[in-house]
Amino acid sequence: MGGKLNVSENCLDRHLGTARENKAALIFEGEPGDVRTITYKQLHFHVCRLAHIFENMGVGAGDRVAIYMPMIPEAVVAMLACARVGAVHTVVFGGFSPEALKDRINDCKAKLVITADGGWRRGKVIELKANVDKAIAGAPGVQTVIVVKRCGNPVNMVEGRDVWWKEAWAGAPNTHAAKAFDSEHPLFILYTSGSTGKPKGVLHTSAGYLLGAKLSAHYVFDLKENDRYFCSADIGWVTGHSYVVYGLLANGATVFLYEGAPNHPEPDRFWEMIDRHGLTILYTAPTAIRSFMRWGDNYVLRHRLDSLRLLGTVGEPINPEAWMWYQKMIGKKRCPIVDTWWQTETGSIMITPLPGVIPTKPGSGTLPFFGVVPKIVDSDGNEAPRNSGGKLVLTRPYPSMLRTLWGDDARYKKQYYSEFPAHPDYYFTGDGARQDKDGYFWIVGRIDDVLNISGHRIGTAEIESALVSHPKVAEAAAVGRPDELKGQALVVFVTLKAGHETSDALKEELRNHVGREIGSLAKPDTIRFAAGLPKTRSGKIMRRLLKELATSGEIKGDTTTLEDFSIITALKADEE
Ligand code: 7RM
Repeated sequence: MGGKLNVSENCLDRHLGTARENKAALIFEGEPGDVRTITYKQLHFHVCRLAHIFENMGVGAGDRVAIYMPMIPEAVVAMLACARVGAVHTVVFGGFSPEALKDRINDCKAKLVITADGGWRRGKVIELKANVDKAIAGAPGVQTVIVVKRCGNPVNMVEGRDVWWKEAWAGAPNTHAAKAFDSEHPLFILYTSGSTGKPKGVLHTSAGYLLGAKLSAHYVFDLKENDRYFCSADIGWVTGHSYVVYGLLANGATVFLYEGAPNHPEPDRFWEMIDRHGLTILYTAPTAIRSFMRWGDNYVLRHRLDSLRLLGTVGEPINPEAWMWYQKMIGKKRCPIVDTWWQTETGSIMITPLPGVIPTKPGSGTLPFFGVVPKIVDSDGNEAPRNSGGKLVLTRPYPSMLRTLWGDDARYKKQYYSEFPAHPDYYFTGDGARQDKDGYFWIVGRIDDVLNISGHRIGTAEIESALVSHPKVAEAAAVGRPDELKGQALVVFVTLKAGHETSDALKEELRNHVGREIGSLAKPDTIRFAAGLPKTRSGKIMRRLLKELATSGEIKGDTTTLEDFSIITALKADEE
C-alpha cells in the first residue's frame, strides 16, 4: 500500500522517447481483411484523447464503464483510457446476450457503455449496438453510450444518450497528464461463472495485477524485441485482458489482433495470417486446436509457418493427442509449447513451463511460476501423496490475485477461502489435479458445479436458472459430458409443467431461450425431457447420477441416498 502508478502510463508513456515509440503496438486485421498498424505513439494519442472525452463526460476515478465490443483496436483503447482516468472497466464478451449484458451493467452500476454498431463474425454482422439498446431498456443507470462505427449496419442513436466515437473525438487534445492512483486502486471487474446462478464480478486492482501480467508475459513467452505475438482470445475473457492487452503492452511488445472467426473465409485463416504478418508466437485454446485437427492437415500444409517460434495453450486441459499435433503440425517440432494453467481469479499464469528451461510432458502444465505455491490436498486440506488426485489450492498470496468479488465480500470469502477450515489461508481453485513423481501438475478439471465448454466457464446453476425462467419448464439440471471437440458438452435434463407436451420444437425453443438469457455459448448440446429428476431425500438434485447417465448411458454409482429409484429407470427408458 502507499505506492502509486497509472496502469495506462505503464503500458504506453513508458515506451515513448525510447526506440519503441514508433514500434507497432497493435497490428489489427479485421475479418473482411482490412489491416491497421498502430504504433505505441499513436496508441498513446488515441488513449489520451478518449481519456479527455471520459473526463468531459464526468467519468473518472472509480466509475464503472462497460465495454461490449468486437476485437478491434478501439476496444484496447477503451480499456486503457479507463485505466488512465482510474475508471473501472468491465468488458462483456460480444457473444453474451442483451439479458446477460444488462445483469452485468446493473450489478456494477456502469454509467457509460462503449460499443460498436457491429462486429464481423463469419461474414455476418453481430449487432452489438442493438443488443446494447435492449440491455439498457433494463439498465436505467446508463447515462452515455459511445458507439464505434465498424460495420456500417443501421443503428438507432438515442438523442442525448448515444454518441458516435468519431464525433466525440473531434477537438479533444491528444496528450493527457496521467494521474497516479494507489497501487490497490480497482482496475477492472470481470464477470465469471461460479457455482450459483449469478456470475461473480472478479475484482482486480492495479499494481499487483500489472506486475503479474507483465512478468509472466515476459518469462512465459520469453519475449524478444522483434516478436509479433498473436493470442486468439477475445478481450472479453481474462486471457484477453492479461495476454492481449496489459501484460504485452507493459512489455512494449507487438500484439496482433484478429477480429473474426478462425475458419473464415476458409479454415486456414490463422495459418495464412501467421505467414503474411510473420507472427512469431501463437497462444490459443485446446478446443481451437482440436477444431484445426478436425478441419484437416491440408489447410495447415498450404502454409510455411516458419516465423513461429513459440506456442502456448490455455483454458482447459489439453489432451496429449492435440498437444502432439500442435507440436508437429504447427510448431514443426521446432517450437516449445507452454501449457499455462491459471484463472480469471488469479489474473496471471500460475502453472507453466518456462520455454527451453522446463522439460515438458504433453498434457501437464508442469511447474509453478515464480512465487506461486500450489498444493494438491485432500478434503481436510492435508497434502495428498504424489500421483493421487486431490483438490488444487494456492497456499500463498501473489501479486495478481483477485481482491474480492464486486459488492460481495462475504461471497468472496466463502467461495475461495472456506473449503478447508483448518487452512483458512488456502485459496481453493475449484479444480481437481494431481502431482506426478517429478512434482509436475496435471489438471483434471473443475470439481465444482462449473463446466468448461470450449474453454468457456459456464455454471450449471446459471443454465438451470435460465431454463426454469421459461414458462413451460418446471425443473432443470445441467451436467457436462466429455466431448472430443469442446472438452465438455452441455446436457440438460428438463421436466415440464403440467399440461405441456415434449417435442423437438420445444427443444429448439428451449435452446433459443437459453441463448437469449445467457448467449449462444450456453446453448445446450442435448436436451432430455424427463418425468422427474433424481433427488436426495432432502430434495437436492443428484447431478452426479445424471452426469453418469449422460456420459455412459448407465448408472453404476452409489444410489443409496436416492429418494425414488423408479426415476432412474424412467430416465434410462427415455433415452433418445
Ligand atoms: C485463463 C482461464 C479457469 C479454469 C481453470 C481450469 C481451466 C485453464 C488450463 C485449465 C487445464 C490449463 N480462465 N484451465 N487453463 N485446465 N490446463 N492450462 O481459462 O477463469 O476462464 O477458467 O479453466 O479448470 O479453473 S477461466
